[in-house]
Amino acid sequence: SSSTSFPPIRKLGIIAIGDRKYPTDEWTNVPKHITEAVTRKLHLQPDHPICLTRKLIESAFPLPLWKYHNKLFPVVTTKQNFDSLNFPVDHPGRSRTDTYYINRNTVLRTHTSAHQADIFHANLTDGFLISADVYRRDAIDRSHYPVFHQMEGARMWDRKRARPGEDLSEMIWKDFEALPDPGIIVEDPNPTFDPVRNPLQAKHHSPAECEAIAAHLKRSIEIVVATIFRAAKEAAANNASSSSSSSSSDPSDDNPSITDEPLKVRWIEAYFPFTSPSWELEVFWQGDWLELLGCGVVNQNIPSNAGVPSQIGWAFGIGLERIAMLLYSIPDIRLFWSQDPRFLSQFSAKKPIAPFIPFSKYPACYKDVSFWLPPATEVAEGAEAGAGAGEGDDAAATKDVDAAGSSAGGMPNPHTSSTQAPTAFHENDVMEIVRDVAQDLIEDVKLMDEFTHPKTNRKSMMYRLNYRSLERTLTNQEANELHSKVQDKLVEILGVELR
Ligand code: FA5
Ligand code: MG
Repeated sequence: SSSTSFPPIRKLGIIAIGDRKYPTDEWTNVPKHITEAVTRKLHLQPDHPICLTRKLIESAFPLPLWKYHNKLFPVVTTKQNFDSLNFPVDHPGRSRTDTYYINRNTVLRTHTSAHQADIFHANLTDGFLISADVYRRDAIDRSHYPVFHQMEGARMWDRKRARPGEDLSEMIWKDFEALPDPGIIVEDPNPTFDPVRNPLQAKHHSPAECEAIAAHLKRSIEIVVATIFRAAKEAAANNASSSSSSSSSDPSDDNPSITDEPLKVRWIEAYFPFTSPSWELEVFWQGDWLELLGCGVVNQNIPSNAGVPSQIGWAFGIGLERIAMLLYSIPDIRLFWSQDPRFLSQFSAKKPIAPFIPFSKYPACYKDVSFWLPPATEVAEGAEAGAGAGEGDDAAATKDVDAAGSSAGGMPNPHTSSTQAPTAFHENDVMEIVRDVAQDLIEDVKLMDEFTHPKTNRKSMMYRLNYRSLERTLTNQEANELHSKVQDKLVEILGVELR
């Protein structure tokens, strides 16, 4: 029909995503800057660091055993994104404060797991990888962006291949032994499963099968980490030999390499509604543990509901930006969206891998905003927990159900509420307004102070916004104009009262 899919057409009641159109309703909350990101597909853009990172990880999962899916469309149903993965109806990940809704039943996928059931159903190979853009309303800081890229991996074994009366553990251990030695040590202090913290799916897996699947999963991912770390070492070596005046030899460098220190990696226990037992892998980077991925033994009702009940196995989901930042020493996640040739020209499939050399760092411009919430506004619990952006809550789509259960208080429930009355203040709404106004000129937003007035019971919040361009110096006038627009929108959209 239409000859161009960009920019998306917006008519009353219709939203265009790429070349497809969807009816809007009272659930719609996707802003234009998000729908515009759909056509970018950084993981498919040759020579882009996200694309190079994808290819590097794919090299740890060789054809023909593995099949790659890299062109799945980002608009999915709530059934694909949530129901097929056992998200309970009141899970906070479903909330409009966390997820971009096209309409009531349609969302921008919040994770690549949204495609798991469909690919299980298609039953094409033993293993698959899915790389794609994913979308979340989230904090603003140097490692969080509302659009990012994930790679999903899953490896399944079919019970029909075992001899009668035997489980699959022997077959899985054989496959384990065929994997290369990653040659790195990962701390793994916990037992494979724990009846309370990280249960075995006893109805579906023997303990021996769970042990074998877990071992194969962890080994496969350790191979990925070793592959990345080897590449990062190569990069550091290339940098040292090619540019003696490079900023990376400067001790005051803002851009340290992951190879500066011995690699420290650990497995920790985790929770996802679609795996059990589950883990996260963390790497020590710049003085802190950084979460790279989540994974686990596939919850058996996913393959069962997808028509392949005889298959058991594992799955993982990894953040490609996080890996690319480690690999290329990229200091700010916004850089991936830069069209500046000073960024893009530094990466090429044909050149040896080398760390990003930052162009000069432009000055920060801090502006505060304080406001009273409208009277009788609840603050959704957990909305505050992530305050001070970047305190390590990446679980936007996968937050622990139990932890979330207590926060249901102010959360609009997609399945019961039909009104748009703002019943709760959620920090992600502040983030969204700031992004909408400042686009890529905002570096981070931090909650600095909050208190409740002892007499009026009204709640006051103070946020500090750091405006900074990655490409030029912002004038104070520009920053002031952005900031007053942000203030106006906070009043207009959230109904707050500025102090
Ligand atoms: C998930 O999205 C699960 N679907 C992962 C999974 C798949 C678990 C299969 C089990 C089996 P989580 O929300 O933790 O989990 O996100 C996975 C990874 O995406 C994180 O470890 C992190 O690397 C990355 N990530 C999460 N939020 C952001 C963000 N806002 N910006 C950049 N990267 C992010
Ligand atoms: Mg997580």
